[in-house]
Amino acid sequence: MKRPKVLITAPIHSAGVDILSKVAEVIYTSKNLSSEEELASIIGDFDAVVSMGTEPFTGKVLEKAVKLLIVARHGVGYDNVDVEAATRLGIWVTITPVEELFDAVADHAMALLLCLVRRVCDADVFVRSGKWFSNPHENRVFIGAGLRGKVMGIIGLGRIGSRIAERAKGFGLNVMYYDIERKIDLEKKLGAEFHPLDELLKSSDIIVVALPLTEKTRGLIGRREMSLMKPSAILINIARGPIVDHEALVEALESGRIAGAALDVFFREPLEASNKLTKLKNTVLTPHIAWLTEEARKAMSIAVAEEIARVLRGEEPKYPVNPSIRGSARNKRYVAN
Ligand code: 8YV
Repeated sequence: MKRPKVLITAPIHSAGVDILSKVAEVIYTSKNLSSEEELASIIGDFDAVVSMGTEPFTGKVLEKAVKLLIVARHGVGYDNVDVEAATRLGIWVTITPVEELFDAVADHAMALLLCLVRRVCDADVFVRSGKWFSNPHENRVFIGAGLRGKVMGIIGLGRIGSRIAERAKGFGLNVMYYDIERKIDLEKKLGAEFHPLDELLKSSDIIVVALPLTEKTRGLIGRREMSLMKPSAILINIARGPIVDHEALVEALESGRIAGAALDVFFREPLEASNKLTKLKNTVLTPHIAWLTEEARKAMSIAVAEEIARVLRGEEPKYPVNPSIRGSARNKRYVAN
């Protein structure tokens, strides 16, 4: 039997590649697959794809994916995939909801927070550049802000948001949250109070965006929402850039409407060096690495590879986002059990 072909769009941990190599021909491409045209031009050859999240799996691309059985996201956000089109075509869309990923992102949210409020990045440059050596007392400019007793407002108390809440409690922060639905069990467990979004924005010292990107959450934090925030508030985004209106954020940071932002995700990625955000002193910026720990990389690569292996064996995946295709999924069985 012909070996199925699996496309990997960026390097993943070898543990996942080992699993995939046993069941398929694994093809890694360094082509720029953030272009719809390029992706559409090659996708017809593949039976499965490991998607890193930047490839536009639009209806147009999926229509060309005549052999494709599964778009397996290496991650939990699937806003780059037209799930409706995939469902219509009988293509599974899966994610990798592993603990290691949620922990990694929650850790990174705290890293961004501490970096911003304790000015870690600026202070690091100060030491490396020799400025401390030549001006021994100037280290006093790095006055930070304490966390105990401040309010963290988490927008989205899901698997990542709730882990951020756990960590925040350890720092003595008071946690409130907003979500489309109240999570009474978590409220009790985490000591997090539910508030409508506007209330949360008005009362929080630290606002954390931890929601998936959907048509409902795109632009959720815009000019109006920023006008409600305290001038001393800081915004942390470890979810998806387009949830926050980029222009409004730049304006709010430039004008001092809010005090700062720490961002791992952007309206467009990669972010160009000329972007205004990079010129501002009150920002900390990281290149979409919140998920990137050794532990998460390994666990995600195994989870994504196992999903593909299951589907190539003619089985159902474990973490589908379109379980409704059960029964009508394309199901060419390539691999013996
Ligand atoms: C991804 C992410 O893993 O989980 C997500 O949705 O954004 C990251 O954690 C990233 O897309 C790389 O695969």
